[in-house]
Amino acid sequence: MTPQTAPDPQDERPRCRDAQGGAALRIGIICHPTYGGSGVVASELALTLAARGHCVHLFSYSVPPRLARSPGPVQMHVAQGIPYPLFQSTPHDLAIVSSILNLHRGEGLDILHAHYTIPHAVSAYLARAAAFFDPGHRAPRMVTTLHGTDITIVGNDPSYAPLTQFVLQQSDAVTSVSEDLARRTRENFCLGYGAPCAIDVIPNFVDTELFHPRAAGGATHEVPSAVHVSNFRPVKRVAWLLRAFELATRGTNARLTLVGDGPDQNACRNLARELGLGERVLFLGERDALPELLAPADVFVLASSEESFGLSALEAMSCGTPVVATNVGGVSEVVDDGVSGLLAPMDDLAGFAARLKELLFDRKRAQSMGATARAIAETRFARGTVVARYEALYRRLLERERVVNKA
Ligand code: GMT
Repeated sequence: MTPQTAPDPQDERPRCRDAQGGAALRIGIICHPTYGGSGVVASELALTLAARGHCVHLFSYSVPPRLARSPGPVQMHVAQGIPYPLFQSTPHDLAIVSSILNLHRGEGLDILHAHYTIPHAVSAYLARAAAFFDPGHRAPRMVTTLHGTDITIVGNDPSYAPLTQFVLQQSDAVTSVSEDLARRTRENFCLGYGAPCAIDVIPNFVDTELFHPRAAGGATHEVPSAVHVSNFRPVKRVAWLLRAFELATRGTNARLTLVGDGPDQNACRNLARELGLGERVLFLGERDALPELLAPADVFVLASSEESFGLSALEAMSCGTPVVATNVGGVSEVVDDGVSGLLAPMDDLAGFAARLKELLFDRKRAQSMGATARAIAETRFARGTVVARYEALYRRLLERERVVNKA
């Protein structure tokens, strides 16, 4: 079967109208709905694009938390598929492909944007391939955004590496959230394969209105306090963080608040008890009230072994909270060492503890770094500027296609 060439879609554009004065785009975004940075970025991107007048559809197997708490006009498509005795787990990524095709057949999509390569770039690839056979609409352009472990851990595993490489090659555009992740992608998936490997680095962004510092005179903790947010996966090294915190704060009343949940949480609770941290460590579990938890803390801590960007660190910075983190992956592209926080080598427990102690017990210094961190969040990672870069990329892809079709 050969793909049919679809006519230029003069079909009516749905209600959306681009607030910036250009033609509104019909954009489909696919993401994980779990607590985690890639789902947050995808949801915030969808909401911002919709606020700029585009028709935005989000596809996932449940509603991502960041979308759920917003009234923004993004159309959510929950595709779960059906369980069946032959399936060990329900292939919801295939149900997502069907859901995209249903929408494309009805309204058409200009752009299909996959966040996190496995399985979403594969779903996008399948949907675009099927859309080539749709006589009613031109197939959407496919954009893949790399977030981190989709390249460094999952994508690198032999069970997914060939497929990851294939869908990267097949994407109309690939973006990465940091220079470091782009470099590692080139090293792992492009060099030696003779494959074209253009990767646009578009950093993550933060809603600086939502993530804002506490008001002047607003509540702060009486005792020195650190906060950490993650999904407690091994890569986040929360146990290592507990040991560093114990070293930095032995004999003091400093506190550590841990927000989030995941596979390592139980072991961390046991370790906190073993280390005698008692009530100085608080396990809060998953929370939506992140700005309220981040802003009053003296320091945000992150001890990951891999971190392509560190969105939670940026959210803390936006709340005026400086960061102490391990210097891995793209963290130094977010946190300027000695300016908006302090960075330590990944395996230097004593060095990490020393830096944490430095900021935790010097509130004036922490506040000054926090103010700089806020200014950086407002400029380098401003939502409007970053989202405009995605928008420009979409338009470039569509324009390129128009020129090719004319030639
Ligand atoms: O790649 C992951 O482990 C999951 C992903 C997520 O959904 O939380 O995290 C990655 O993407 C975030 C958003 O771009 C980045 O801020 C995180 O640094 C990155 N995580 C890792 O690289 C470990």
